[in-house]
Amino acid sequence: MTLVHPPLVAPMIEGVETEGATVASTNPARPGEVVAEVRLAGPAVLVAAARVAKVAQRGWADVPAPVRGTVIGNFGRLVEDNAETLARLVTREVGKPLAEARGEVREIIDTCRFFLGEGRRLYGETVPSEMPDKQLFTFREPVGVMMVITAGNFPVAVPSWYLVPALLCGNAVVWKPAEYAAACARALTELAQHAGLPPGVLSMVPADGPSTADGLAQALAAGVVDKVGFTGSTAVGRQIGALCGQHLQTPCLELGGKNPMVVTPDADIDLAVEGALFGGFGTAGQRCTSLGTLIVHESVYAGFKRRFATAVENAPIGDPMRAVLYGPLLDAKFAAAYEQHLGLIRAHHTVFGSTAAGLIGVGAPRRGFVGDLDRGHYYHPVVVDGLLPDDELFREETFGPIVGLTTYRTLDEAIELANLPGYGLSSAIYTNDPATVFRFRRGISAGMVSVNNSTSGAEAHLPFGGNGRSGNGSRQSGRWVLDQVTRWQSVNWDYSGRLQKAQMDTAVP
Ligand code: UN1
Repeated sequence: MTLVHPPLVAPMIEGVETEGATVASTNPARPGEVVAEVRLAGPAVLVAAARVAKVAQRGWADVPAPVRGTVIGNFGRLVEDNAETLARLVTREVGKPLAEARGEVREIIDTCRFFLGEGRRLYGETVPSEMPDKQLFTFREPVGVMMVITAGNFPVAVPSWYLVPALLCGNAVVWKPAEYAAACARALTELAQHAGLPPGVLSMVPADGPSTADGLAQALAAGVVDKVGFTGSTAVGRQIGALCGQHLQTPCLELGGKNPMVVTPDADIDLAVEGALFGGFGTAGQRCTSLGTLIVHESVYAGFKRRFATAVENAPIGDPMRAVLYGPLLDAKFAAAYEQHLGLIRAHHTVFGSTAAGLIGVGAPRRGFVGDLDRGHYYHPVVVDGLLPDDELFREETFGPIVGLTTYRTLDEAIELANLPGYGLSSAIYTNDPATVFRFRRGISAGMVSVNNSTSGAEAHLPFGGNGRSGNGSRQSGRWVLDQVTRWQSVNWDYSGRLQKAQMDTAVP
């Protein structure tokens, strides 16, 4: 099949017609350009989608796992056939550079390839019994209906981390994408549905925040959602966690980060500068794994700062269809929130990296801007020096092109500073000393640690997730995500012909 891009994106639910108000999803590089009109669903539509999913899931779970794996393989091939169209749509709708958008599409294909094989594994275990003529087993069972709520900074790859393993394991999915990335969501859903999913197994329902909260609450109360997967802000994650908790559910929460990078005295400084540039400013700093604060040893601080300033000043910024470090912010809402974070810069901070902090084109120009401004949400790269642990900028995620800089004396002090904001998603250390690596790894609260590499850009088959304000300890990706999308069932099978009582008839001395 070939992807077509319709002007209207409406909820895609088998047998459910929807009507209602639409909002425009626009190109953040040219806000006047509408990528799609998006019909937003109310709470009742979300509940209807979950009810449809509940029925469809039973049949899908009966399909043998290797056959479900074949469908996932088809999905990956369809994405591959349409990779360039999908990547261009990602760039157009959310403004990330085309090279990154291509990488994002690659990540879906890799995820499909990984889970295609999992259809032939999905192992349970045989476990010895403490009694004779008795055998114990474990089976992985699908959770049921999963409601997946995702952000727009990774409009197709991050959703695929939920969709692919959930579907492979026999779940049905209701996916609520970000409104401003709904055209991407529609394209991905169409490819998945064409891969051979039975009707109703995957629905895509754009909705705003209040309708989503209301719809989710109703669906949980009605017993038609069994698991929630959410990638987004810590604040919304807390609300979802509380809501799920009332129904004794544990959601999979992938939240924000204030990701630290430590640069030690023996580090390769050029490598560290390169990693900091990509980590801090790649995707305009709008990854949950983006670099928040650089913690640089005082002995190498001056040299690092000089080279980092030069790299940031010369970084190409502009039209995301061209070869740039970053393009515009995701949409007007994100731009407004980021401007508030710029307001956290205090008198005791020094700012470098650009001639101004704020919107490019308003006030100071950006030397070497690539392409036309076109009123796009383009922001200067900002480095804020002299951060103090009490500064809000030190503690809060900013989700934009701003990086903090501070110094340390001992490794213990660096680890303490790195852990201070209370997030715990990604982290990085640049060093050539193995003992420093292991001490850092043990001391850091982050779920992910990079050594001589950036905080962002995790590979798609390693556990992905965070602790503290970054999530509830759930992990996605690779085989570890199976614990999110399945539940263990244990079976004890007695073929002795009598009632053997565990603990009471046990012969273990
Ligand atoms: C996110 O920003 O929600 O590790 C995910 C990375 C990407 C995923 C980021 N592969 O930076």
